[in-house]
Amino acid sequence: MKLRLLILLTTALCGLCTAAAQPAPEKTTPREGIFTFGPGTTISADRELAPLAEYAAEYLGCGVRNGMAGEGSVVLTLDAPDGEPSEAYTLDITPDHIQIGSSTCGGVFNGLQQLFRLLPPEVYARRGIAPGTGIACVRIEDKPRFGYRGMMLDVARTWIGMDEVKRYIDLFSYHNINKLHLHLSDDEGWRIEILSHPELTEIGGFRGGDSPVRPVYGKWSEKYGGYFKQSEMRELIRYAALRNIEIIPEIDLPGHSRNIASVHPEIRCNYPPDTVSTNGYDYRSAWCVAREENYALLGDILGELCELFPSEYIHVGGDEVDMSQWERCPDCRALMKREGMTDPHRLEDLFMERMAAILRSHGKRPAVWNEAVRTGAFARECRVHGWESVKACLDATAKGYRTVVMPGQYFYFDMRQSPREDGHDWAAIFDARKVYGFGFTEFSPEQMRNVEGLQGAFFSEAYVSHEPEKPDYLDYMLFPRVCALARIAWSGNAEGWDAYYEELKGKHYDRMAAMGIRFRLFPPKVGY
Ligand code: TNX
Repeated sequence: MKLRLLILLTTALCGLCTAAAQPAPEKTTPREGIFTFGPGTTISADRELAPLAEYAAEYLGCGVRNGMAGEGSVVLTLDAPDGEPSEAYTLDITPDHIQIGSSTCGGVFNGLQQLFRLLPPEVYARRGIAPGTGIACVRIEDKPRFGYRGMMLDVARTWIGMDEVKRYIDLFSYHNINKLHLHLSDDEGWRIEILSHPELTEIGGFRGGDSPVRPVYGKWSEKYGGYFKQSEMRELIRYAALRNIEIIPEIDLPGHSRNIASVHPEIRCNYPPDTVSTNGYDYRSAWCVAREENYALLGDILGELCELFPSEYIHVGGDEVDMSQWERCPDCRALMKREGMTDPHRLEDLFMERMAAILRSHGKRPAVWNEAVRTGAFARECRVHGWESVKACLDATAKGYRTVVMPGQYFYFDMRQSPREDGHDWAAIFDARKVYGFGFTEFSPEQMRNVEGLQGAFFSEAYVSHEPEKPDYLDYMLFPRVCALARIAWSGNAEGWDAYYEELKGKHYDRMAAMGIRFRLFPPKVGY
């Protein structure tokens, strides 16, 4: 009995610190009393929320009562929207009930995550909540700062399959990340099955060994790789959607195409191969803009992606294209002349406009890297991912493009975290503190209106070399930088680093341990 009281008191106390580390709720009103989990605790939900009730049951260890919401002690409801349906939610904890309501399934999911944060970290171990665990009563009203809170994984360079991607979907969703941008093609690999062109994955999904795809990075004497079948991708899309994450696919065009050019060499410009790779990239591997047949192949590829992915946006790349290969190509030069162009960048506009037209014909919009809007001529309907610098994001928002802010200097988690650690350093060397500190200081109110949100990225060409020896590397590079990103994308950073850091190491380290993350401990001395 005494033990039970002690458990009650400590857990109740733990529930009191509601501003707990990750996405912090906007408004918290404490109430009298304690809700106690017991053997009779059940979950009930509106019919549309039945899959979420099953999800919650696995974490809380409670039974699900099929039928009307209100019959259980944890109640999930879909409320009539007050205006536009949104991800906002309310979480009401009284001595008898826990009620989570939102106008969308995603909002209810966000409310569940906030409930998890009020519980002991063991909730993430999915073994159920110990009977007798109590949480302090409270009413929370909450909504996100940004509608786009993304992470990008590069599965093209370093292949990670279904189980690992699902694991990251879980880990990101605990942090209220709601977009997963999958970099599905690059020089080193093609990772999504295209039914009308099976060679793209059968050959392009592998490198090393007897594969015609020669690795740029990695010492692969043996065949290495893999890809998502469309049926598997459908399963991933469903898995992510339940967790309020939309998958946005990327096929990187027209550059970064060494892989597909190994399978279909005819897509390149027709001139002798006289340029060599610089910087580890084979820049000569872009699609030829002037070769009309290329657009038929691209139509097949993008058409299948539009069918497969429910997302409104399909990312078609647009970064790091070597214009000099187009300048050397007689057909591209003739095309420029015909179009009255002097600047080869306009050829990229022309190419990307063709991509936009294909997507439009399927009712979709293009997402692109910031270079694609350099001239400002590209379709306003696109979404720009500003990666090169803060300035690139400022430019895109000033030109009126809807922009996802992800400058490498703050949000590329393939960058090393201190000078002696592993990783790239081309953008910066930084840890979670810098991520947390990102402010939109240089953005005008008008530019802010064009900011859709924030995104972190992990590019994996440097990881591929030592992936087998370092199974923890990806976790280590991502966490806690993802936590800091998620925090500022959901709630902002008004409380300041010191307060946030206290929360992080005070409770969130325990949560991450229970989640099974091999995260990087923040150095005791901050800054270097
Ligand atoms: C730049 S981000 C790239 C990637 C690299 C990354 C390494 C982008 C659009 N292009 O191809 O993998 O840097 O940090």
